[in-house]
Amino acid sequence: MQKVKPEDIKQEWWKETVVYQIYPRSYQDSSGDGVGDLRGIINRLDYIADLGVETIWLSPIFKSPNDDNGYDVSDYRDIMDEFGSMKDFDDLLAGMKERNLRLILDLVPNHSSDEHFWFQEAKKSKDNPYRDYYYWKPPNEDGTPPTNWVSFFAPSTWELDETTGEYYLHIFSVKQPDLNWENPKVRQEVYDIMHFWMQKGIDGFRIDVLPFISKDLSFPNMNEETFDGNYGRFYANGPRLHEFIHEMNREVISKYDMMTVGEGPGISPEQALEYVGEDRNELHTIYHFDHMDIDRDDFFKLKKYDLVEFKAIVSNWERLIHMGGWNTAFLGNHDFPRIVSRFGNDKEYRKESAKLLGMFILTQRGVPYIYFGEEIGMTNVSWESLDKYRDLQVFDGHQKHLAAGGSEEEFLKSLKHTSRDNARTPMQWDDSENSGFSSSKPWIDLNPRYPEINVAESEADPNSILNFYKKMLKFRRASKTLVYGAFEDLMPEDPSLFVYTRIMGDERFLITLNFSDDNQTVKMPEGMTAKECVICNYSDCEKLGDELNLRPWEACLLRLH
Ligand code: TEU
Repeated sequence: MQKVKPEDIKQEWWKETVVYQIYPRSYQDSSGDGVGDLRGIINRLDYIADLGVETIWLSPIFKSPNDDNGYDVSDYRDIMDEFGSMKDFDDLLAGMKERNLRLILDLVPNHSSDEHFWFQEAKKSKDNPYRDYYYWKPPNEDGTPPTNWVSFFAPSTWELDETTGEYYLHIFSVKQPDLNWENPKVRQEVYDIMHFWMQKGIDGFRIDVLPFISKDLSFPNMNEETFDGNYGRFYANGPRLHEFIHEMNREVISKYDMMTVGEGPGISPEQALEYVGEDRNELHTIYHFDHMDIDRDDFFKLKKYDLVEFKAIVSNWERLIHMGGWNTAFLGNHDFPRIVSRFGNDKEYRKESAKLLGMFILTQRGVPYIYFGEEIGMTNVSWESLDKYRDLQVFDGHQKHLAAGGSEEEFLKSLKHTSRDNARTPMQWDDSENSGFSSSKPWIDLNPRYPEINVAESEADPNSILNFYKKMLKFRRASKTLVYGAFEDLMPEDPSLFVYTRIMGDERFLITLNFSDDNQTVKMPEGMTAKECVICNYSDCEKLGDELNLRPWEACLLRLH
């Protein structure tokens, strides 16, 4: 494949930005009800600006009964009661603009809440004007649901509506009915919602499960012959997908200087290009799940994670850039466990490995995403009982696991490494009661390690993870080479080291990451000598010879001659 020259890449603010994702429920409570809110975020804007990120992605803040913590929207133009009011939102946006922070909101266009006015109307009768906003099907002749599809958060994707005797489609929970994008009125509603928020002055959207908005309207059953493990073939990537996104671009995206990032479960680099290729007129960026699936067979079933495979995924996605698209770089978000517990060592090398992962994210070619708490090395929780968990996926997964003959003990054990709730515990601001998150008991338990792992402690320690992130962010945001420079993995087969270059013009960086608890040696590649250690996660770095000896989880960003 012809490789694109860094100098030839079109420079754009949205390629250079760094995103900080906030799960508003868990960031900062200002009202004292134990749930994070917008005023809480306002109170922490100085912290965020000081961290050195540029863009904030807020997980959904819209009115919602919170079956799936806001990913079930009942009014797309209003703020969730627990999070505050529109006045709070306006103040938040103003406070962000004062600090040169950008805002992207989470758009959930594939499904609404069943409590949305549209659905409340739609289920009244078969001829209600909103009926076609959703997918309805009569039962099969034998009374079974229209297809045998399994939902993410329920046994079936179909729920019977007693009033009209038909089933509605819900790929996620029964309270998240899928919107029918075949209906032009639905599409127009979504575009109007996007205009509403853009006109308030936000900078774009993260778009939830975008590949799901177009379905195969023949609704094929999954059976041994047709089911290859890829749910997406049934639920997602339908024939009109790109027509719809193209229309969204024409109607909304092309009209603003904005940034979009699609969530793309199951996509390949070739498919990603169809969304983000420069000549496609669809989205700016999309994020994939390849490295998120690397250590599991299914959501609650872990397998060993392999660095060689991880590196191959990173290099494979580099191709998207050469094909004319742009990448994203993230290791965690609200749907996955904490990154230091997953890809690092959250025990004896927590600090070192959290910094290493930060260096990885911030030296990738693609928009870096930092999920709140990563900057202080927050870890997974280790709860012993089911009643600690809040995520509906845990309860559905539990039922499915038991129904398949699995044991309770096995499931509880797996949750410690897999549950999304690991990443949803409150931000750890200090070591006071409730960690400075709230004046009352939080909606979900705090991570018991908060007295040791918190912002106040990190601010006081010059060698903290937080101060390392600040250093890295400052450097990243000033470096065109780290944004646009060519990426090359120099040791793809090494099981413990990730060593790569980022090069643009005369500026050359070597990044050496030791993903292991042991010392490792890197022989300086031919023609490369280090001139300067720019940033290292150990305080006494001197990596200037022919051989680099890396201590456990040591991470260095070296400038080459
Ligand atoms: O996630 C979509 C998605 O594919 C998830 O179901 C994911 O596979 C799962 O969380 C396991 O990682 C988006 C949101 O990010 C998620 O929080 C929502 O629950 C979901 O859509 C439904 O809106």
